[in-house]
Amino acid sequence: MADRRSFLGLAAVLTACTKSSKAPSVVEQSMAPYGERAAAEASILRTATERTASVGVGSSTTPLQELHGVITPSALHFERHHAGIPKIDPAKHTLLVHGLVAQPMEFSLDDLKRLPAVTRTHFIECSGNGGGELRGVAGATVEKSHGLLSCSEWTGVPLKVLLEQAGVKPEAKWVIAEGADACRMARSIPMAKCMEDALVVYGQNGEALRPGQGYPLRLLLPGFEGNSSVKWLDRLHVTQEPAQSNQETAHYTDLLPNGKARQFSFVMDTNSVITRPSGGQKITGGAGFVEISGIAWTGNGKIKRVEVSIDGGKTWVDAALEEPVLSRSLVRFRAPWVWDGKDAVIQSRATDETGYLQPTRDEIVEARGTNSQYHYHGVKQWAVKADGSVTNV
Ligand SMILES: Nc1nc2c(c(=O)[nH]1)N[C@H]1C(S)=C(S)[C@@H](COP(=O)(O)O)O[C@H]1N2
Ligand SMILES: [Mo]
Repeated sequence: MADRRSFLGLAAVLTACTKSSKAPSVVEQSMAPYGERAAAEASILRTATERTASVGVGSSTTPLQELHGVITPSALHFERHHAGIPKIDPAKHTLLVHGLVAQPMEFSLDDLKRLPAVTRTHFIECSGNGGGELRGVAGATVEKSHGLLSCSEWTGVPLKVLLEQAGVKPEAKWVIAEGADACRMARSIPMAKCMEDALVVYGQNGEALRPGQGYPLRLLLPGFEGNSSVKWLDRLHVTQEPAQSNQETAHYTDLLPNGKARQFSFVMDTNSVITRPSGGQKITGGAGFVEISGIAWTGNGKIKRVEVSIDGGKTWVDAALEEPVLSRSLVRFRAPWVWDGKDAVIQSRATDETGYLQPTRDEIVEARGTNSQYHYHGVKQWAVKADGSVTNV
């Protein structure tokens, strides 16, 4: 009886719908076997940066200002390639684990998929992200200032499981991870990270990795600089020392004002940016309620607090953090704002669970100078004008 009533109710609604003046002019939609987004959203795209002097070398940025929540759609994940995207047959691809192990092992994709898997949400950020801000060129949009940053739900096997299966020897201190791209990019990873939370992943946002993200297999080092998450992973060489040769490029270095260099500065610093309202956007409809929303992240673990200022950093209020706050993941923050319709300068600053507060650009320049273009994470500000336009300052 109840079923019949609700069925009749639904039928009435459907009839009303088709009669309503809001009924769509085209009811029939083609059912694409692999979905497409709404035509009106098709202009939201990655932007290729102009570092393409040699073929295959370059990057593209994520349009963070257009995204909701914390997950980057796979098609919009930023890309950074040193030697293009290799074409790999997953049926032939294997991962070799050798060196200081009791038993060298070679895993096929099928072998890896038999092992206990985990699914985790983590950001990847290139250590060059924000380099322009440090050099004093304020990015006009969030994509320009922070777009070498994306966040996905990754699925794969903890690296620890593979190393334990191969039987890592006690003297082993490093793992040199190498990819199957033309430059065979390699990075040296400390054993502690390999055993803590490193993943060998084949899944991204519910489906296989995208070719640009390392299909069919990549290393994923949560919170470490992006270059250490080696794509198209096919070799893990367990060693006592980090790699020295050019081929097995060990790490990036950050040159300090005193001429010394910071090496193995793996962990991405605590950072945040307002994505709405942000540079290039316009507040329409005049003064009144506007939610300030953005993203925060840290390689140190969890974000504990995000504060927002609407007066150029003179006073701060706490933003709400969207739950769940995950470790080494983007976190969405939101703060209500009743805009008085006058010029304003809006900013955000994050604090992580270790108590570290995101510094201003001046504080970073003071501490690290401007020689290194890596690991910039200063407070970013946007100017809101009385006409609702939002620009960089
Ligand atoms: N094999 C290989 N792995 C690689 C790279 C590469 O060129 N080759 N680029 C690295 C750099 S510098 C970054 S920032 C990240 C970018 O990952 P994404 O392209 O999936 O965003 O991959 C890293 N892993
Ligand atoms: Mo990078």
